[in-house]
Amino acid sequence: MNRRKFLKNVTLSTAGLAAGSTLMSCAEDSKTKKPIIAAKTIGSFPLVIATWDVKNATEAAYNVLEKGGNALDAVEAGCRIEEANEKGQSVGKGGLPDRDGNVTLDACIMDKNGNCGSVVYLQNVTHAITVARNVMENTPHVMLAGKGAEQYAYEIGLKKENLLTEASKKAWEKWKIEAKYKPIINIENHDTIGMLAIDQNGDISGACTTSGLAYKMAGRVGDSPIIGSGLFIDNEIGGCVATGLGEEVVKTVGSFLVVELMRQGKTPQEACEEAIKRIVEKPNSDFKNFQVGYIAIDKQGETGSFAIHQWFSMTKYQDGKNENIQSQFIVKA
Ligand code: SD4
Repeated sequence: MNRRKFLKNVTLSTAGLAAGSTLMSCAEDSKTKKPIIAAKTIGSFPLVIATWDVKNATEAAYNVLEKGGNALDAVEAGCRIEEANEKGQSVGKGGLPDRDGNVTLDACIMDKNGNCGSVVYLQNVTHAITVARNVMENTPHVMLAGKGAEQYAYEIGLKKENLLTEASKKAWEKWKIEAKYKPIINIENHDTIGMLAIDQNGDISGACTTSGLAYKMAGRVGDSPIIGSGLFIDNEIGGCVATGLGEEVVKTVGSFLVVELMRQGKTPQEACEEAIKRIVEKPNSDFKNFQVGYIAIDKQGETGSFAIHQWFSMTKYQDGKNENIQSQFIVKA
């Protein structure tokens, strides 16, 4: 049976199945030409996963899903929690600034129909994800940048705010003493927030929001607002979202790659591992000095996550359980 058709059939018949259910899938043995029957364990939905330890965010998203809300509303609600959390110094308000002291946000969102919206280099507005969603739903465009994105945010009713908190200002002032730019391998269990959800209908959406790399050059944009790099959703197959050094994710179109690998039959876990391998195995890769992590879900509610370095984690809310799970990795801390 053709995999696409198989997935479609499975999709129709599995919405809302309980955890641990078993699917039978068939493929042909290339030598004997006989069908191979393989049992595949599937997860249940609704389900939400996010990068790092962000249980408040996954809880907000799950609350939407549990009430029958859709995956798009869920991921927006979840991301907004972290954008407003001033303690998180890599997302929304309180994010660490660029080297000139300006906090600039990148975000994107993608729905079950393959629609997407994104904002890059957005200043003075906390909820970049809401602006991205509005770009998707209420403009003829996919991406708005800088002043235009900020202007649009005010037009849709968002308020102007100073995103540079005292704590982030202090950190920047300390950094300025030496002013050395070096991507930091994050082990604080909190960073760019990427979120993927499957709602009770079995439909998938995803979102990603960040203030980008601390002390980046003015004007720098990372992977997080780039559809296919920081985030990709294909409602027939699954979704993926990235965190870490955006430049490396962009060079390998990471999230799109993970989803395409799942289309070819890899599990979310295998697909994340393969996409990390592509980065690490590049000639002269400096992977020991930077981090990249992926999380992914497939249409059956199976999840995966993998990173270059230890201490990347994923928060997963499924079957009423909200838990932080350490990811597997290549380089031990
Ligand atoms: C970026 N990927 O701007 C983001 C930053 C990040 O963990 O994820 N940090 O490159």
